[in-house]
Amino acid sequence: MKTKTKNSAAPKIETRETERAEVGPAMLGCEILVACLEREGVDTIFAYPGGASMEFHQALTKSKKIRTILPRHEQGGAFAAEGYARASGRVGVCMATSGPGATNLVTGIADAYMDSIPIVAVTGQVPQAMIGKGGFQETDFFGMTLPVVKHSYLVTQIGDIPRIVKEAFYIARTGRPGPVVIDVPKNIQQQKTQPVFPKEITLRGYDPDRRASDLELNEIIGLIEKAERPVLYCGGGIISGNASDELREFAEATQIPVTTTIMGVGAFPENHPLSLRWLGMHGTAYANWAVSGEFKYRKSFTDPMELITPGADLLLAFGVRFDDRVTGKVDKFCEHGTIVHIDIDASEHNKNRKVQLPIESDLKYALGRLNEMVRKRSIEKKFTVWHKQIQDWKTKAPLGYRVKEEVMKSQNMRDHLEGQEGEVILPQMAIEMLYELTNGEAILTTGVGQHQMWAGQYYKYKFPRQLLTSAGLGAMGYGYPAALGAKVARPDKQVVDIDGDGSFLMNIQELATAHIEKIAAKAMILNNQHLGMVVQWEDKFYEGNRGHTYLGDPENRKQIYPDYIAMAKSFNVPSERVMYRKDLRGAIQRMLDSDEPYVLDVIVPYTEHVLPFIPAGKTLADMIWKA
Ligand SMILES: Cc1ncc(C[n+]2csc(CCOP(=O)(O)OP(=O)(O)O)c2C)c(N)n1
Ligand SMILES: [Mg+2]
Repeated sequence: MKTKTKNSAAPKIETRETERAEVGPAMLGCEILVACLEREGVDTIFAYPGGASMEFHQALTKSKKIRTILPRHEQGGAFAAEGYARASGRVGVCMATSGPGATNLVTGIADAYMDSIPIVAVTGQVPQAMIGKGGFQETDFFGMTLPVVKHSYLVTQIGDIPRIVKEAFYIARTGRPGPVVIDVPKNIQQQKTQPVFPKEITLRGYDPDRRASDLELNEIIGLIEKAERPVLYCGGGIISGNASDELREFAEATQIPVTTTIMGVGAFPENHPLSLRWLGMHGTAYANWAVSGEFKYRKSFTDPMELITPGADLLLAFGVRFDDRVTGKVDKFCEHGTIVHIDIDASEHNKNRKVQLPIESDLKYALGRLNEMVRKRSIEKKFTVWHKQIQDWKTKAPLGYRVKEEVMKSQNMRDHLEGQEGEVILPQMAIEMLYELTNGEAILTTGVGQHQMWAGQYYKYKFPRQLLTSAGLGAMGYGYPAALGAKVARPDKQVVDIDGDGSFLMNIQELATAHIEKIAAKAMILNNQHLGMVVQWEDKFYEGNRGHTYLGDPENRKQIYPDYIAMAKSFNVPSERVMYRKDLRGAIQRMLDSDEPYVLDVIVPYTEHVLPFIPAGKTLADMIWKA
């Protein structure tokens, strides 16, 4: 992308350039980059040094505005930058050296791409003269990351740094947000010049300010007036578009029930009577029914589908992307409803699901304007019958769990709870207890697996940016580093990572970052000694045959392995293990009361399954929802 000057009516190019830019004193390339970050308002960077990036670190030591946090693995740094971005709504920044440092960032960049999170990843590169020669720690990072970035740069001239950094932040945060990579060869970091800092930039062919027309929005109002069973299906676009207040006003004014994706959790308060909570593979049965209709359960995927009660006749899909974990078999998703899809990224329109009315727009604008229209001429429809139906569904299939036969027979019972079976802690109970003790006010992050789904189900989210989870990529190891980033961005908030034993182990080294940097992010591990989610699929589809899903020591199953308490101790992080229900409340409270990072290891049986469950690519006739 090239810069373009905006105000073409201005009289003299020379005058315009001086007004629009500021010339700094002679500086090294690395110093210019840091000065540019400062100008973007960056206050924190998660950066791990190496040969090709140590110049940057030298410059960072001189910055009075930027706090440099040393993660203990670049992946941790990238996830922390995401956690920072998601909790704050600002651009998160991470940095790594060339080669292995950069490749370690890739998972985080891919994650930010899938979940539309604004981050800027700065990497050192081998000197320009070495590029293409297979030099030590050379990888083509620009090429390698191309499919998972919103945009990327390989800096080839020192004079480009100010423009590139400004563009990178602008691209990362505007329109549909996403990750931007800036790869900087070492020789450019070492050169010296007088930087020219542009005050503003315009990018040809990039116009993120998309707004729905009144004609389109009026059509939506008309569709609502004609509908009997409308549903709002809202995603992460509401949160990144900062449109939660507008959504709430719109839902209340129109009385349309709201379901969100897991990315959209918190966009609409889940304790609101109009909330259907989140939908999809492990979403509430009532949200799924409201969208696609209730079907009689079929024993075999080849049996015909039998409709019991129809679902939405109008689906207002706002800031969503019809992800397969939401839709299941996509042509059965809201099969008989009219679908309106508002998204700022037109490439999402008709990508996964054909819709009747695709609208390219910023959601804050679209919802704000819809609210104005509804204020002027209120919706006549009250949807009373529809609300009654939804209430019936909510009563019929609330989220729930019970101590089942499999739990009673589990290894956990035999090894740890013999004679005290009533003391078993189910993972869902621990999350409910956390909800109660934090008053529903904490920011939560998660790993990936069963615990992630339960964290979504058994904590009710009230505000946007409250649940930070790796949704699209589903990257284990996300939870704790993301919690660090979130806590740095929101020190006023209790930040708790609800993690799995498998996921937590993948970035456990970040306990060192937490301790040394005094970041009081908490980790509550739901330790089932297994890769629980894979176990669940083994149970359902592979007759329970275990394909390397046990994480404990097979030669000593009675031992909790590995010993997270001993590990936490080695990092000087306070910790506690809890096994009995009677001890749970006190243990969670002690974790919350700590003003240091903390690990709470909650031992739970591995026999629980996440319900509801719609098998991948299947339909609501295949949903198992009764606990
Ligand atoms: C990096 C990565 N590797 C593998 C997977 C596949 N996977 C999805 S869930 C899961 C199990 C996670 O186990 P744990 O963190 O203990 O959570 P649990 O399901 O037991 O709650 C695995 C292996 C993944 N999502 N991410
Ligand atoms: Mg586990």
